[in-house]
Amino acid sequence: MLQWGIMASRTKQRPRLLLSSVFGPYGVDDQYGRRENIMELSHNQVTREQGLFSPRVHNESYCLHLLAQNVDVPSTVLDFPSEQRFVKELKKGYDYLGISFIMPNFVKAKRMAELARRHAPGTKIILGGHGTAIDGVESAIPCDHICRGDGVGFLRGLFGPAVTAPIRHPMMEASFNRYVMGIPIDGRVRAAVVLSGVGCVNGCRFCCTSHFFDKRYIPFLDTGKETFDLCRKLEAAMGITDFSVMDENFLKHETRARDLLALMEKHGKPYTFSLFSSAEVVRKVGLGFLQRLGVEFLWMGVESKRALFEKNRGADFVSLVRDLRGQGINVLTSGILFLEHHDKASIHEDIDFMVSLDADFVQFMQLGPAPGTQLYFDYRDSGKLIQGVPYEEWHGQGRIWFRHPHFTPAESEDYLRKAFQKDFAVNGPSILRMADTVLRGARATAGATDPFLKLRHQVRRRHALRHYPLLGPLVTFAPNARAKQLACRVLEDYRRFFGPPSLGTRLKSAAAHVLMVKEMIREKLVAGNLRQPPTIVTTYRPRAG
Ligand code: B12
Ligand code: SF4
Repeated sequence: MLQWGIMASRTKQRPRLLLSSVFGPYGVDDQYGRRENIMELSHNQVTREQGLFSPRVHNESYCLHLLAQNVDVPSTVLDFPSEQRFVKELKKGYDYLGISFIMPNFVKAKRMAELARRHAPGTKIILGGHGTAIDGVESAIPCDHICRGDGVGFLRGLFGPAVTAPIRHPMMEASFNRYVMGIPIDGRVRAAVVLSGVGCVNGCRFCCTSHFFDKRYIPFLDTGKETFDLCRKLEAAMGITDFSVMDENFLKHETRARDLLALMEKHGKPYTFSLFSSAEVVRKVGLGFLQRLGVEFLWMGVESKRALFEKNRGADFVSLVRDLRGQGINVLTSGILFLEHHDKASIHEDIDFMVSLDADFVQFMQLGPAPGTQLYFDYRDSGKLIQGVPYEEWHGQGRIWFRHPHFTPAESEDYLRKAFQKDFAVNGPSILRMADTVLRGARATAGATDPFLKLRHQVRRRHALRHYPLLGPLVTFAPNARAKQLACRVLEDYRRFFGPPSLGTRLKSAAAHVLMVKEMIREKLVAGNLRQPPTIVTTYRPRAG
């Protein structure tokens, strides 16, 4: 019997899994999407009103690679397909199709599931991602399985290995197709993605990433050692020492962060990190720690001038942002518009406050009752949701989809756009603010005697020097007098710190002028402002052991 059992499992084909993101094109008004949903982070929801100065970046769908790496079946990741490409792949005959989608991509996921039923009726459909929090999704989209929450554990339950097996982390760059002011930077400035965990225990009322994981944190890297070992592996395999950490609140797991730093110091590895973190944790760990850890970019939810959320109680954001930037940390502050206390006067209190913080980047998002959140349940149950707004428009960068006592949906679009424009008009291009901040960082560690901070200083110098060639074009093309003045001041600071630009820097600066003009022409006359990510197909074979 035993022999037969082994024979049978050897000859039995392992199921094949296709994991796909939703199809493009993205960021166009069509029956499946809206122009506000472009597949870019900064240009979509941060520097969206900064025109040519807005950094352009694409990110692969990290979750699909994480899932593929952690199941014991052969799988294919299909990222950014067209509808036709998706059907072509389906027809290759997969046993399972996993579709990852978020709320505004509900109709795309539905269409894909319908195509799968038509072209591959034997393929079982698994739905995953934040879109699965939508009420009644299981009856609205044809499917066989729904994963609400962590997909690694869920797929391991279906395909193995054991749910408790160690996590295999994908080795991939955080972004690609990157342009700054029309200058391609792929290959020159590189960061790898680190997926240390999902969810956040803080449970802010509006936050879908916390609610989706039941206000729990699910670590993929639970210790500083695991995190450090991963950084070393990424460095060895890809030559990368800068890491973009996809984790809602990385520093909340303080022991992991402290142990990571201890190992970096022990081994003389001044890695650098981009993080998301809430203010209460930033204040708890302190600036000195962030400096040593090598945090170079920090996304922090300010939300409002009023401390509406526990995480922000007692935070003095004015000094916090100033001090973080003073230490060379690029800060992205996010603020929520159309909060419950906002009327046509008090909303300006928050817009002006966000602008006055003078962070490197500012995100304004509309209050958005997203399915699964406490805010959503409160609004749904009290009849505040506007009926008939398609999910494609539930994204926070267009119009609100709930009844606000003081703003109509059309007004909300207008206020949002003007908030971004105000930040740009007052504080200038984010890329210029970044250049300013990184130089402050290099200055802050210039006289360091501590051996690890000396190493850190070398990295900071290198990173600051990358911005030097951009300053000439930032002066030349400054969007207004304030920005010109700031660009001249920052250029002068660079001159003082680094000395006059080298021949190499001057040549790069001249090239940057040309590329910027070329980009202006490209956008105006040829291609418009939209950049679509290419389709990327990756196949994975399960690893032994
Ligand atoms: C990277 C990112 C992007 C990238 C996406 C790149 C891409 N290739 O898709 C960019 C910058 C382009 C982007 C854009 C937008 N995004 Co976005 N984005 C993120 C971000 C910061 C990280 C996602 C991530 O990789 N997380 C790490 C992975 C491991 O977690 P995960 O994706 O949740 O996956 C886990 C589970 O969800 C599950 N799972 C996921 N997919 C699947 C599939 C299967 C089959 C299974 C079984 C399980 C499963 O398993 C995974 C492991 O546990 C999240 C916030 C966050 N912290 O998650 C927002 C987030 C996903 N984005 C969001 C939004 C709203 C948008 C935009 C609409 C913004 C806007 N206003 O325009 C646009 C939409 C663009 C578009 N056309 O689709 C929301 C989604 C809200 C919702 N309720 O659906 C989030 C949650 C941010 C937020 N807090 O509001 N985004
Ligand atoms: S601290 Fe940030 S990630 Fe955590 S629940 Fe609040 S908004 Fe969400």
